[in-house]
Amino acid sequence: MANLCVILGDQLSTQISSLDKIKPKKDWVLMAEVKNEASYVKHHKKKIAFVFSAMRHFAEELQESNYQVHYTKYLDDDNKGSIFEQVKAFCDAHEVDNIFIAHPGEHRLWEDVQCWHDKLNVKVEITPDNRFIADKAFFSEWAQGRKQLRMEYFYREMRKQQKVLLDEGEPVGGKWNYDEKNRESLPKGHKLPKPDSFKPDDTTQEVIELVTNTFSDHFGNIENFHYAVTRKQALNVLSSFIENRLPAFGKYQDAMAQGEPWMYHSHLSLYINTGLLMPMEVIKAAEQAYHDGSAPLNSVEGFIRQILGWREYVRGFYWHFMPDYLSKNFFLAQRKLPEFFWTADTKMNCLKQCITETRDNAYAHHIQRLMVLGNFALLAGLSTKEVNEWYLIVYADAYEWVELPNVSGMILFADGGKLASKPYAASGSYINKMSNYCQHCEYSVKEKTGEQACPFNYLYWHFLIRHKEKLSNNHRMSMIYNTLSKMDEDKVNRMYDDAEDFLKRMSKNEEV
Ligand code: FAD
Ligand code: DLZ
Ligand code: SF4
Repeated sequence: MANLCVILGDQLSTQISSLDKIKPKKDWVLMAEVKNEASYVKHHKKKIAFVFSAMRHFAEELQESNYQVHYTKYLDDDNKGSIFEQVKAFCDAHEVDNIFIAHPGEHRLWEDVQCWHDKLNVKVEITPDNRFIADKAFFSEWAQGRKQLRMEYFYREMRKQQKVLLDEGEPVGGKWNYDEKNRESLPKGHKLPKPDSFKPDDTTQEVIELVTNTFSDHFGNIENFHYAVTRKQALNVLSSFIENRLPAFGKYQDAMAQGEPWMYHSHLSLYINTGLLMPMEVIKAAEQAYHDGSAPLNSVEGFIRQILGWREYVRGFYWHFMPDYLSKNFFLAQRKLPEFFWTADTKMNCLKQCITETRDNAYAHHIQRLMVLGNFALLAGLSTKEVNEWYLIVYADAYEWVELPNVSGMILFADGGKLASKPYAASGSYINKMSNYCQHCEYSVKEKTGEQACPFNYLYWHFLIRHKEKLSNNHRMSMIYNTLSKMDEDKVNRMYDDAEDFLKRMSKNEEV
């Protein structure tokens, strides 16, 4: 008789709570590369390669620590195609006392695990998901009785609870948030540090071959795979971020530049989300850089807010509102996702750049996801369901717990304002201010109507007019609706017509 610990592909940490429940040599660990997880949406090729290679390396690491690992590779003859079927086959062949599994990150899998006990007649214990700092209950308690669930206030609670960047209970420097210093665009000719790159070893090569042959119909380029696949490598990415990028992270956090996918971002999300790095060790490394004087407060606070604030907040938010959150669609957005979201074949240079980089790297930085891709999806009224699926597919760091609140809540305002106080809608001038994309575009960002006009400009007003009834009583929108009411009627009509024409052409997949 023995116990079985099931480790999912995004739980690759020796600190994972389920592993504490079993004993090396005596008990078993089960890991499996399965069709259900790799294809429930058609994940980007690089995402599958990253997860499978990281899983294989982690299994080896466990074996080196004397754990008995039952690992099923994707093409193994006894691969049953789902985590449950894999566990069932193991239980049929062995006498299993208890199954331990850390709380799955996604609701669908958590629901599935709820039924394992009945189906297998084996005791199943779901242990806490300690890849997060706050537990689920902390968010629910914080949310209770609040009219609004703004991230900023949750973040302050987390800073206090975890004693991060605190000086006798007060925020270091006197303020909780230094975002007003974090809005610079990248100066012309600025030299950026190179991203960390790891040469694929034999295990990764084998996985790349598998993905190339088996997932050829999935989105994305598999060439030039350079991501870390072990904890040791991920720790290297962390330390080189702290040294080379963190000092300028804040200043250029919102900047975008032609041909520069990596900027001063950390590129750590895929490692934190799979357990290769723990959020608190990343936060502590950044905090230490501030105390050592090697990074300024606006950068360190801004970076820590993303992890201790946003990451923890969206995860709590997800579990608080699931499963109802999946069907939220405040604007009833249902326009089909245009082909160019897959091909990058569009004259709109900002979108072309962001989609091409997404296809090449399974990565785009936050402001590209939010203010270019997300902003366009919002303004064009693209289907909430399809946009969510697209984001879940294309990024190596995407799991529903983080993707859904960011997409439905942050970019599409599909929850009617539970997460954001107003839609993040912007015209082309925002993109022009924060990037040099417009300088390389066939459209003119200065023009508001006509063939040459930037589509973001007329789509912006079209969006506001379309949803006036739903938005005009939002006090944060009153200024913009006031401006609209004073605009020349002819000009407004021309913009509206241009937007209608654009959307019609886009829906027919004509080149736009
Ligand atoms: P950095 O800019 O260096 O930020 C540091 C860390 O903060 C990230 O590694 C991440 O762990 C965390 N973080 C930052 N912003 C957020 C946020 N809004 N929500 C949660 N964590 C955050 N992040 C994902 O991890 N997975 C997703 O599927 C995902 N989908 C997104 C979809 C949209 C529409 C938007 C607007 C944002 C999304 N994000 C997602 C958040 C953010 O864009 C990515 O975490 C970030 O771009 C990852 O790159 P980085 O590691 O270089 O981040
Ligand atoms: C993302 C992913 C992929 C592509 N493949 C697997 C897999 O084959 N086996 C596995 O255990 N996990 C995989 N994962 C991660 C899971 O999808 C993830 O655990 C759930 O989405 C819950 O967050
Ligand atoms: Fe994007 Fe408009 Fe600028 Fe072109 S002009 S890059 S479409 S914002």
